[in-house]
Amino acid sequence: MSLFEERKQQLTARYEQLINRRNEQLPCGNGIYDRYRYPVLTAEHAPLIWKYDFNPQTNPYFSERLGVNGVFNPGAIELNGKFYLAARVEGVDRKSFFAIAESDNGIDGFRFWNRPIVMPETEDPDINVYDMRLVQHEDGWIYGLFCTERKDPAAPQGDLSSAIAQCGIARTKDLITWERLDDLKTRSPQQRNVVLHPEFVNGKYAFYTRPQDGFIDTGSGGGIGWGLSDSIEHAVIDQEIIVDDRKYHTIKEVKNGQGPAPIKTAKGWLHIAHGVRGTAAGLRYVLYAFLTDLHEPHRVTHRPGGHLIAPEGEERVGDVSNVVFCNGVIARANGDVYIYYASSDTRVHVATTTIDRLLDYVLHTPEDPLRSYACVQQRLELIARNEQQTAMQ
Ligand code: M1P
Repeated sequence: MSLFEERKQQLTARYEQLINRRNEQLPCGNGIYDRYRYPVLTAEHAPLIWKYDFNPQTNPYFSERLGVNGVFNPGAIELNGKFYLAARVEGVDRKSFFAIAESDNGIDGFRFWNRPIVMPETEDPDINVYDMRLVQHEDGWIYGLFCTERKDPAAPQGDLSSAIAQCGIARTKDLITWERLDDLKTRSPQQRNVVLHPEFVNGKYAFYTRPQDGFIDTGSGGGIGWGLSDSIEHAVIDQEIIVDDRKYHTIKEVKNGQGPAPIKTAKGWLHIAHGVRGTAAGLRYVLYAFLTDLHEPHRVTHRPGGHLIAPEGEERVGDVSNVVFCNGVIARANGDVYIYYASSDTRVHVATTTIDRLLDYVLHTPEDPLRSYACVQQRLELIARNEQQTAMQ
């Protein structure tokens, strides 16, 4: 057998083994959600035909021609009972693109469709696109909102890092053919983590935004914002208000951002977001949750203190270590919830829970009291209640 054939067969068998590997729920979670043993998507899940030249004449060693570096930060949607992730696939050339992976049960068996998404460009071509939020809007379209990044034209000569991030908008009915609309216009020089609210508000399209001054730094801005637009084809937000601000000495001290579109529940809109703080080892990204009013989705009603999900074990390490990030969640009609979170800008995991468990968490977890002394009081109250409870048993 030729080297080409031998390698092709070995790699194909290994790939199929990976895709068919069953996932296992890990025991003894925190009661809020369950984690799983294996990531649901990794760079290794990229199909071989995306990476290798399958012609023995032009690729006698069956070598990789277009490598994939990471698969992370997916948008998520359920359609006709199947689970779809619009993953951020990053080539070894650092450019990201979107591709759909499909699974029957949402916890394993995710297989990429044969071809990545062809996202049309606007007149001002994107240099990099990433972090798509998929939203089934009540207007009948599925929208994909994502970050479009371009070099900052005002950057001084020699500065090849400064970039401008803005929100790209596209829509589809089938996740295959995408219509690109105008990028969102706001007053902020930078926008990332923009998410479309699934329902009209006062007859307008409603957006969660993240106004900030610099590409990485929020500057005087930051916080999860909120704004309305008359049009989605030419979306413009004239006024942004802050829904959830940054705060000193919290998990969202440096910056924060809305995750996926919020989940509608009987008690309000359930949000998953990310919060960032600085450490001596660099930035630490964790996920947190909050609830907003059903009729005023920009008004926070419950704010559990601290993080919901923080990186653990292998999740801690990757291209950008100490990061968990979520822009995709699936809430099924039966109340089951699948949280797709990426770790360290490298791979994708799932955590499963239910709407009831998440509501129990947001309604009954106390707020961050913002001072050590007050935190001790909070814990003492819990201990006292528990001692009383134990004495009664
Ligand atoms: O590297 C961590 C994350 O950094 C950015 O998020 P934010 O805009 O909140 O800082 C994004 O680039 C995101 O893709 C990335 O995971």
